[in-house]
Amino acid sequence: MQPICIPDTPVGEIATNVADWGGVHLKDVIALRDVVALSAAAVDYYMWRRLPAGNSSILCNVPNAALGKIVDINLSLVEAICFGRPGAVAREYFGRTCGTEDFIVPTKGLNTRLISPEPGVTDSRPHGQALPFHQDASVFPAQWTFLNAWTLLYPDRVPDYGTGLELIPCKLEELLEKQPNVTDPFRASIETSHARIADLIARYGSWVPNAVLGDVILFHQFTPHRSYFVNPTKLRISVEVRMIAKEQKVLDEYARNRIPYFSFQDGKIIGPKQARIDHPIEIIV
Ligand SMILES: O=C(O)CCC(=O)C(=O)O
Repeated sequence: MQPICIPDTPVGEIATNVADWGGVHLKDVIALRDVVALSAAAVDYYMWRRLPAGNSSILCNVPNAALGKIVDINLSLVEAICFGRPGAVAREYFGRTCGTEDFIVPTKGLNTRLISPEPGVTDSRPHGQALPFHQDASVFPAQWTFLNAWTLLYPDRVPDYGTGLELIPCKLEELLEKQPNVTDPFRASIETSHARIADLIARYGSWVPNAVLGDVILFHQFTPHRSYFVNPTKLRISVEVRMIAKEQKVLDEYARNRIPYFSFQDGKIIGPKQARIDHPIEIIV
């Protein structure tokens, strides 16, 4: 089963596919002129100016961007995802699973990844490692419900040229145990048990979407996934936009930790407006 959804697929059907298969491949979600502009900005920012990747960095506006500068936040990707089809599916999915259609996007959940084609090379910037099989739920508080909208920005297709994304399409509603004896502390904190992954793959297979610019892979917090690092030839730039169901426990946790987030009201985005380009990017509320 490969849940691929074209622009005509009804939102309710897509939300059902997310629940039944863990994730969907949404074709042609971001208008071509918008995604090409975003891609050009990402290439300029990360590859030409070599500014830092990682949490929230996609939000920095490109003109005059430099380390240490305060820039206006660029909301175009958040807008395209959250007011577009992924946002509509998220509202339907959260309405069914949490009783609220509202969601927030924490600035910390906006990861930009640059994965080099050379194994082990992380381009000396954060978020450069190919990731092992894991569930996003392992790095968020238990009981939160969220969807990850994974978006490609460079090259124009994966896995043909750059590192892809591999998912296990299955209905899974629990956090699996971690792999014991992993020495790399980063991997140890996320890596799912190899035995559990092997068992799931034997039952459901795995799925590497052929994603192109403008597509979004949308999956929930329990879906096992990893970077698909098989002979990539180009550095890959991608962004994860995490939409979290707006439940009181989520708002309380972010208020306690003073983590900024975007919320969405009457077609408008409410949230921070500026960021300082630094290591890591500092969002100015
Ligand atoms: O982009 C990748 O290769 C991995 C992304 C990932 O694991 C995630 O979005 O949680």
